[in-house]
Amino acid sequence: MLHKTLKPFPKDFLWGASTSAYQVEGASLEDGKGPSCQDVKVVPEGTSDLKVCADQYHRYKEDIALMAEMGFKTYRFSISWSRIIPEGTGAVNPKGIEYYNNVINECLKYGIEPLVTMFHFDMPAALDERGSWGNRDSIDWFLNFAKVMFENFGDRVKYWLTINEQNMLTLVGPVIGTLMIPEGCTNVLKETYQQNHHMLVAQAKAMALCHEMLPGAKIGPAPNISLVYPASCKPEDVLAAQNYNAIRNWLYLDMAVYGVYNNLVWAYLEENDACPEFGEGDEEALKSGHPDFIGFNYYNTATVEASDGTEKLDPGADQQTARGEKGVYRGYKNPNLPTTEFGWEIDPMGFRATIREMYSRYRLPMIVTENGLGAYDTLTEDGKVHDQYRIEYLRKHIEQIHLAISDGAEMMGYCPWSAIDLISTHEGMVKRYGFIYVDRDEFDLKTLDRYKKDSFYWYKKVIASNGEDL
Ligand code: BGP
Repeated sequence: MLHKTLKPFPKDFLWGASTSAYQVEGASLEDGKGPSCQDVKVVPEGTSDLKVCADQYHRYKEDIALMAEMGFKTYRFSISWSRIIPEGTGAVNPKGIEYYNNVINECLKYGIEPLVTMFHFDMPAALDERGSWGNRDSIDWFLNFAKVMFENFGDRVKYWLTINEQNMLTLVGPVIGTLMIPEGCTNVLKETYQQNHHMLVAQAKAMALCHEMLPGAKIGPAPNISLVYPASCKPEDVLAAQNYNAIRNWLYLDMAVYGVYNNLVWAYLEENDACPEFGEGDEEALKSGHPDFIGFNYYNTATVEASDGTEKLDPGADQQTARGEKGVYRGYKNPNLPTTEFGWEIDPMGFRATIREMYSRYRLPMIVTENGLGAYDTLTEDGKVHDQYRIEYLRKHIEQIHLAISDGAEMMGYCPWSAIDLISTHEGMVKRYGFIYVDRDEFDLKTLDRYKKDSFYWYKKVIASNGEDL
């Protein structure tokens, strides 16, 4: 539909931006924090480690003041499990609680609503040693962590997100520094989906616990959702797109919302002898968690064609690459879309298509928890960053949210990636996303001073006009 008159963004629309603890905080072993799986992983050659990142641990006041200057209504950040519970289970680290209390209070001081991700790719290393999500006890470990967070921060945090991009953990875990597949495992697919199952149960129980402990709070999942296009109108390609849509997207949302396995995914797992084992009570637990909203990350769409049976897993695949699976689908490069400097396709209209599809399937309010452009930015001698390319990217995506709202979708907010420059999942510090530039290089920590990019001033204007002035 072409809307001649656009419906306005809701009055209380949550404009903001996102970060995650292991990518932004630094202080990776300070004040009693235990190492996470990210701190002990071998970093890709040529990229920096995670000891300092953007140093937000020491500079959160300055960072939140800058977010307030942009007019943020919300700040999406994650809580590091091993900062709160260094061994993953057992003793709580008071300094960790204090840090997040400070961050939350600082946000509230400016009227910024904290939007807290409970798990963002950073399993405590001590729990990795105990089998990570492959250990069924991980459900209880996570639930205990959730309880500690609800008890300590639930009086002030009204919006919670469970697990960031569980679908990417399952599909490309090694690229983002996790999941752990035990050595000698003979059925990797089954092991992967068993771990996925534990996360799904943990998520459902955490949502139920949140509602029990914090009746006024709202909680939802945060998968990475990309509508999958068929490469052509050949029926075979359409079926392949349905397959990959189910494996990549709907499995996670069908589970979060309805508590059931998507039938196409279940059939695929059966074919491959990879169905997860259900523990006692899992079926009921999965049905007991009801999200209040759907949080989702969107970077672009995916395109696939029918499998010709020769697909090999692409070792270079990352969050936004359709890898291909024999007999299921084959990744296809969409010739209609430009790509970023880092090879990710750019598809603003696909954002609207993704939102439409999600809303017609689930009928829940939605908040965008990530979207953005990773680029090489340059700090000029007079302290400016002219990131017009980022403004263009964000403008086109916000326009599509506006159209999706006019299509009737309920949108609660928009939190692009990222509030401030931070370390990329696998491409170090050179791939920047922030509105705020951080003065450091891959290995040279420089001053770590903050600079406002051109996109900073632009986004401030967007927020002040509630999305009217783009
Ligand atoms: C998402 C993750 C983020 C993030 C972003 C950009 O998948 O949730 O943690 O980093 O992608 O990805 P990258 O850093 O690989 O460019």
